[in-house]
Amino acid sequence: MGKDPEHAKFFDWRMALSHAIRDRIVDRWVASTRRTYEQDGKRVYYLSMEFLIGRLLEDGIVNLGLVEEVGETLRTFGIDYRSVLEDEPDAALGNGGLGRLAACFLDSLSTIGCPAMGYGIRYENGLFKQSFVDGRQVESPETWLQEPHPWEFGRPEVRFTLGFRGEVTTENGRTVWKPSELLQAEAFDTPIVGWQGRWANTLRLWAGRAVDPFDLDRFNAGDFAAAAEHEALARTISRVLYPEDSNEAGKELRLKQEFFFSAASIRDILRRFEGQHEDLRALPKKVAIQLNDTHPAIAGPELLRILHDERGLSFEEALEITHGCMNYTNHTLLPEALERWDERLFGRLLPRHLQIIDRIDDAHYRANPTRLLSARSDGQVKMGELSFIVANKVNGVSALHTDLMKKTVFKDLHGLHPDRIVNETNGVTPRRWLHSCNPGLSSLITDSIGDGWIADLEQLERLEPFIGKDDWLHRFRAVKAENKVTLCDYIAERHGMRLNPDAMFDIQIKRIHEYKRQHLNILEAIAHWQEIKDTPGGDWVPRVKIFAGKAAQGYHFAKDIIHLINDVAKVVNADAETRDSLQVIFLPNYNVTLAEHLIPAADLSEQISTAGKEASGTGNMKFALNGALTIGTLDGANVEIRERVGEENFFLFGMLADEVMQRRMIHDHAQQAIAADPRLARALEAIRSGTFSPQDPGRYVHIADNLTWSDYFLVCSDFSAYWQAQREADHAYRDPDLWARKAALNVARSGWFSSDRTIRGYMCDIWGAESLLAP
Ligand code: 26V
Repeated sequence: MGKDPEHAKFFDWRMALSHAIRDRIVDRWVASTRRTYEQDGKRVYYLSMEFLIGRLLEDGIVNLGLVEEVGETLRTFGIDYRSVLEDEPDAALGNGGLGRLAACFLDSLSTIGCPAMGYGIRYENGLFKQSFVDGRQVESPETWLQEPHPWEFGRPEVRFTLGFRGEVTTENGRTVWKPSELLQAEAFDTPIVGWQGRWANTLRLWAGRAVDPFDLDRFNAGDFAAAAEHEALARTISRVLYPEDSNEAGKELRLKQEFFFSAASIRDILRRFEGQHEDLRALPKKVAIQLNDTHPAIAGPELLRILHDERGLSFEEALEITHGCMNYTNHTLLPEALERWDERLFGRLLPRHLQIIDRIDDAHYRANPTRLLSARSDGQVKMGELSFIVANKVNGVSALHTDLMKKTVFKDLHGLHPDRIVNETNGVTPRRWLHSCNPGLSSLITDSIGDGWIADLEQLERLEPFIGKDDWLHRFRAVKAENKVTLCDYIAERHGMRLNPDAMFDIQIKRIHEYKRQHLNILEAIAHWQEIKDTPGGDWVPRVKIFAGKAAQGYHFAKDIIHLINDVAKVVNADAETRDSLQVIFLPNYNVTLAEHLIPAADLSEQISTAGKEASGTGNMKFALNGALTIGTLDGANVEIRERVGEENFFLFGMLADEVMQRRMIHDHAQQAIAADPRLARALEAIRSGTFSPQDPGRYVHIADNLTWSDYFLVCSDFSAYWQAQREADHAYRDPDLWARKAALNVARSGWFSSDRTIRGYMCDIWGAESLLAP
């Protein structure tokens, strides 16, 4: 860093250490790339608008097996290893589950040795920072790239010129698109090293650049701002990550971002292929492209356009090749989250692609004349339908979700293509989500069964015989207790609140959304608080309720839920009568790093979405793997978690997906539920009457009204069952050995939820790709 050690700050130590680690990663990276070219096997390309990576330094150190050495080296300089790690900002290039899944997949692809590349956007501003002012969410820009980012390698030589708008003409019998607005995509590469450094793949992120960055004539004429205008405009394309929005995103810039990174990636893939192969018809043998949701769906028409318009293949041949390469993962059934573009906007920006989509629809209809199911209809381009029609395989992310896809959004298309939809239940990387974030539990496991579990998580099964042994169970309990104390210190230091480490740590961390029902959780907390106050000196199981999560900027109801939780926390935490039995805290700025601090300390994992709405969930898996019991509905992967950990080790409640649909038919479902449960009625009344907002008593009337008169997500209808399940959890927690056994069984039986297993499923069922590592 060009500094004497005595003048070095944590930042300098971190950079020095990062460069030392990165040097060692680069060797593996170059070797893996060389192997990939030599073997010339099938390559996997994972196209995703989001990669929620978090920090990378610890990942590198852990994967290279250098934890001890690094710790010792820093100690000789009098520097604390953890503090250096804590200096690194999160790479928050994603909103939530979808982006984090992509990051876990990159880790697993490298651990397995599958030749793969992630493609995305190098956002200068990742997901906004969240803070609270008087309990309200306030957003500010995230500026992770303001300091040097040691993990990326700029590739200024890898640039593609892309265009928008313009005209479609015919020249010598071929269709030619002449875009009128040009810009360039420049590559930035990050090596992703797998477990033990045996393999490293690349994450390639695109940044927007101007074709002619600087206008000297205008500068010399004195118009300095205008001279750099092109560059500024081109850079806006990779400036911000769109926060998932509650209202329809008819935003031109978003569509431009989607085309920008999809088209650059397709060009890069073709350039690589054509450098090694002659015959484009071999593309599906060498290339598998995975569309992470519909955001990169335009990659299909773009590949088709290049093959047909630019390389001169027939439309049918180009379509067949494209179909052979593309696959699509669906991550949500929420109708408001399914991407649709106004065809006028679409046609203005991408006139040739609109024509190609029509031809795809024609070809699909000709091949399947029984039904007209098209990507373009009602004045809209439907990205879900487009992705389905173009893709070779379409997958859901949990057994229940895949089943619902077949019965609901893709019912008709599934009828035409019954073999297309497959299930690949999500998973999480055990390196980050157990080994690194929970060193105490990791050591206990390794002491017990060796360290083979880190890359073969189902070996955790071998813990089961230990769970019957008292001394082992005591060690297991001690690890959780220590993790809780560590979290208490962390929270005390940063947020000035002392939590009771002996209480049950009950945690709900995820994006704030009505379907995820944080309001169900806080309503139950209110009812519980009221009950504690009714019975002074009662024998309660102490609870700490922890919330964290961001609400989309425009999603006012979700922001009001945050405000409500903060207001409830204020009243409850100040109440001397209940303080020892109940504490509530909403931690600001939830991100990957905060999750790594929270999950190892959890006793109870809140997975309480309205059944049928959460496609999978992955936080649910992280909690179970770290020895928390789940309180949850039969939704997403909760179903499979419960099946595996055992129903007696899972607090199930609530309606099933089909009961939810039935219940909604009852017009006064909420009022009936309120009338039947006095606790619910009283908790709602407290919200309505301003108990938690005495200076502004009307503040939450609309929440109470919404729950009483509409309650689309059936908070009221599930309340009683939720309350009951919470009391069962209390009851179990009174017996520490019983609880610890249940928690340990959750750990031992969660091995299947490794993203290594998920990736092996994709390789086998979808991609036909093979590992280049010796087993
Ligand atoms: C949700 C919403 C909700 C409001 C309207 C706008 C909007 C836009 C996007 C989304 C969610 C995007 C997709 C997503 O992140 N899905 C999550 O994917 C995870 C990985 O498969 C899965 O575990 C979560 O259940 C699923 O919500």
